[in-house]
Amino acid sequence: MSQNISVPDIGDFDSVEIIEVLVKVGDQINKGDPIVTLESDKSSVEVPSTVSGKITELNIKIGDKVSKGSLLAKLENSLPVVEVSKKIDKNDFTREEEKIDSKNINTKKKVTKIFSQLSSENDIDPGETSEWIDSLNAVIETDGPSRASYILNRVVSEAYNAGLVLPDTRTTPYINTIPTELEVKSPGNQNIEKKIRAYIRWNAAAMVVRANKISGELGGHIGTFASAATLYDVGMNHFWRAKNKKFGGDLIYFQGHSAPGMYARAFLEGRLSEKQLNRFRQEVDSGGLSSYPHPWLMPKFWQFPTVSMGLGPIMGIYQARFLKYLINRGLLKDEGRKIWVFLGDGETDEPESLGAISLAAREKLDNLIFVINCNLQRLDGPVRGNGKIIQELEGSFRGAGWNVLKVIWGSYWDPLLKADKTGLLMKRMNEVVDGEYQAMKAKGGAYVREKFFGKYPELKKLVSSMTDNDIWKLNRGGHDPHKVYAAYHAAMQHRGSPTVVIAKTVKGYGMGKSGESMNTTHQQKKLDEKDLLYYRDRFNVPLTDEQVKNIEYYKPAKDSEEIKYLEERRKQLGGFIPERSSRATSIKAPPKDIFESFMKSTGDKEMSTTMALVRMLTNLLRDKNVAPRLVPIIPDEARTFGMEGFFRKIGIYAHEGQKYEPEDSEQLSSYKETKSGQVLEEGITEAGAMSSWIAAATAYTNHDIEMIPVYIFYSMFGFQRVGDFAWAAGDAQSRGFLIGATAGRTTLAGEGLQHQDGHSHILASMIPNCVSYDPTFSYEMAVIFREGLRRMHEKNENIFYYITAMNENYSHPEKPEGADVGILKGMYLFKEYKNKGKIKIQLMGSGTILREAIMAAKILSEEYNVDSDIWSVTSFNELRRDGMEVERRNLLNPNNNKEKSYVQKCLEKRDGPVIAVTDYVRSFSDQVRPYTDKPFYSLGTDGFGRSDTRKNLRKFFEVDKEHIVAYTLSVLAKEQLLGSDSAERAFKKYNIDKKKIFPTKL
Ligand SMILES: Cc1ncc(C[n+]2csc(CCOP(=O)(O)OP(=O)(O)O)c2C)c(N)n1
Ligand SMILES: [Mg+2]
Repeated sequence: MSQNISVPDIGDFDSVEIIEVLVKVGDQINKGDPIVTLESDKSSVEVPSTVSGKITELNIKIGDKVSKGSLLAKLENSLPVVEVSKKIDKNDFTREEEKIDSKNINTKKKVTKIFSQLSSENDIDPGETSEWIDSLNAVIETDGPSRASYILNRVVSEAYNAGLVLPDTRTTPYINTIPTELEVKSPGNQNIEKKIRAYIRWNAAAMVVRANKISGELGGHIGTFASAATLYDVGMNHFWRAKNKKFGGDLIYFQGHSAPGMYARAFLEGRLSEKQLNRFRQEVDSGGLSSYPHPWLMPKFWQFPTVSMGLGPIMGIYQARFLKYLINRGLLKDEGRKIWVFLGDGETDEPESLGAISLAAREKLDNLIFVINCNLQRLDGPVRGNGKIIQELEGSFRGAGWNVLKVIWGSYWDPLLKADKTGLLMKRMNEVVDGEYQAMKAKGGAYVREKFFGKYPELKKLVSSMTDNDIWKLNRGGHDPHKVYAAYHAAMQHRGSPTVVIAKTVKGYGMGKSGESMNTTHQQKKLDEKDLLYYRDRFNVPLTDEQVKNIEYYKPAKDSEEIKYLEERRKQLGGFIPERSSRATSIKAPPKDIFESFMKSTGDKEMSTTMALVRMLTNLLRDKNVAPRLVPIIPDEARTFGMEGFFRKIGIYAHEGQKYEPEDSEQLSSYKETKSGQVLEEGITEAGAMSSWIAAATAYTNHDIEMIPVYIFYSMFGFQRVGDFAWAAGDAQSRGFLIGATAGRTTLAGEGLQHQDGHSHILASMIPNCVSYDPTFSYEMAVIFREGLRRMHEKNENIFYYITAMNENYSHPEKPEGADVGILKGMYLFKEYKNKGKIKIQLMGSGTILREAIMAAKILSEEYNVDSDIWSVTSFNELRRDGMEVERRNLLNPNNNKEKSYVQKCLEKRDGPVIAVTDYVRSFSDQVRPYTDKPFYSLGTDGFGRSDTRKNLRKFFEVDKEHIVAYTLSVLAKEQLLGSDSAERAFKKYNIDKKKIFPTKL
């Protein structure tokens, strides 16, 4: 049977050009295989076949213009035709029937008390109250907690129906979430674990103190880890599974300032030597330990850079999301791996820390566990002196949909809470603010008796038989391994949402007068002999006074029960943590022909470099090696960049599939969400998109699979907005592409001051392993992109690419013979005018402004008899790096022949001064000024942008062809190669207002 394949609904476009024909007569194709690629002036999209079969007739050719319904091809032996508009498998839309529980529908609706007041604090009928409570307890006892929850929910619904004002349920009382009776007990040997913890505490502190004996400059922190030791130890002994041949490994984001504790444990594990501990924060000669978690500096140890506060939490969330993405796309198997993220309570002030918690709940990231160490202090003082950080966080996380586990009180409080029949103790716990809680831990048992229990006579009586020391020992949950174990266990079991463990601790726990719970604790890095002796005694570390005086480390013998226990625990959990490694295999760079079409001239056809890039990505999706590994990431601008064709082609990742039929389901670029979708459409969060990009860009180490993330964003909202993430990406040794689209101060015309980017390349240049380019033509983009794939994903270089792409449409020439090397090094000779004679200039340009330079060169040649060499500078940043390196070598070897920088090699035999012009601030091109002896002048777009047409903006910033011509003539006059009258004539001719204020000041 013969079938027709026609152009489906392509949205608002009519008469769209066919730029590729992807099949030929005789081809056997499957349903969904692309037939042709269509390109409008903004985007390109493939048209898939609606049926399987053999092509018998092709009715179109490249260059034809088609519209909806145009016949493309005929097939034979096909399955019955399904119109594209109906092609969508309705089963794609897994609509979930709304489950209406008829029992929940209240038919009585007798609202007798509308908006009655909240119940008074006083219990007017205690007997009745206890009857209610007894009933609840009876249900829990006989039918279990889930039945009790059900009844409570029903009662609450009834209460709403009756118009009662219910208490705020964002927060629960200030006690542990898990009741004592439901705590799962740790199977560990508490005695041994306590000893191990003590040694780790000691060694961590000793390491910091020792470093500061060498030099007070070195710094370090004792108080942070002192407060978190139990939180880490319980994880290390019982929960965190290492990566090995059989298992992918849990991923732990350690709080940056707790790094000393991780080194101290690795020392006991035999992974770090005493010599290395002695080199804490002394990294210049190799073998030192980095101040904080820095994979760049300790690439076999640290996995995640976390010390810039807020980055760890959000990167952790997107890491958990990316792990699910890899699983849902079938690239990884689901092994139940978990992402644990440790953060400080002060750190939650950072917008990045809490900014993505709703995403974590929405995505049902039950592979994610946050542990917030609430020691109630940050650097200068209390986190919420007048409030309660734990309650505040509980409210935020519960509100966002997380499973919240508060670990506030240690086991010593259990009997007191049990004896608190009136709820008075809980009331007191609720009313004390964090500033007071902090002071209590700084001031001792008698103070607590007075200030905490003393407020109510009943409470004072409750502790009357306890000594001050007993009261002092009433511990906080985060220091109680039983409570922490129970919380972690519950977090591991929880399904359907992420979990946050909010643990209350004491900053500088055990440091006594030298820094326990004091406002100065965070900075404490020097302990004197007395402090050290106290610390030793506090944790029973078996060191003599002499050894303490010498600040010796303590490490029990290899066959001691402690070391054997610790090693056995890690063996059971699969190996050591943290450890960074990669078993990923390279991705073969795609064959040249994938990029071949970009090397040819586009003729009259105009397009932007963004369109060229998107076409390149479309082509790459046809390469079997590259296609599955591509991770296109966009916040919310796919349509701006002409990428909407990706929606249907590879789908938008959505963990729940698509529960609705999209409004545009009839169209070729329909908004298709699917569980196996490849595109990460992040929504309007550059920080989130960047975190996704980092997760994908480091998948080679964290998931042993090389991925190719391509994050496309408005270049102004890139480095400027999320520069710290980009820095962390460098530290993490990310591999992938960042595409700064709509780049250039005058190229993104109408959008104005906040959108027009004239400096992102400068910011990118600061990141040592970021390679950046500002290409003008599609062949440059192709050469650069291909080399990026080769260097990063085939050769596994730990670099990442920043490439700017523009939205200005123009035609693209053919690649000049042999330009590849120069394109990659940063400059090549694009064109030469040499027929006029004596005067010559060297014109350097990049991005769209190179085209102004090209046009200026023509004018200079034709109207002013000035010859020129036109250099397309694809990367001033790379040229600068080469120049700096060569210069340094020359300075180090004053006797040798001088080596030449690449810029120098290009320019030395060429005549005339240099005029460099870009769509960026002048300092961008000024970077190469030192590497040529020639007079050097730069034109650029320094100053705030503003909205107008490209022509007007280029005139305003003085980078249009007219200004280039006039300034060049003036340069030639200054260099005494030409009289000044030519320049003056040009200024007049082009109406250049000499009185205009320098654009930077406007
Ligand atoms: C982005 C950023 N801003 C500031 C700092 C400096 N800083 C280091 S630790 C700290 C206080 C941390 O308090 P908290 O998060 O409560 O951690 P704790 O040490 O109490 O566990 C600050 C402000 C930083 N590391 N990162
Ligand atoms: Mg803190």
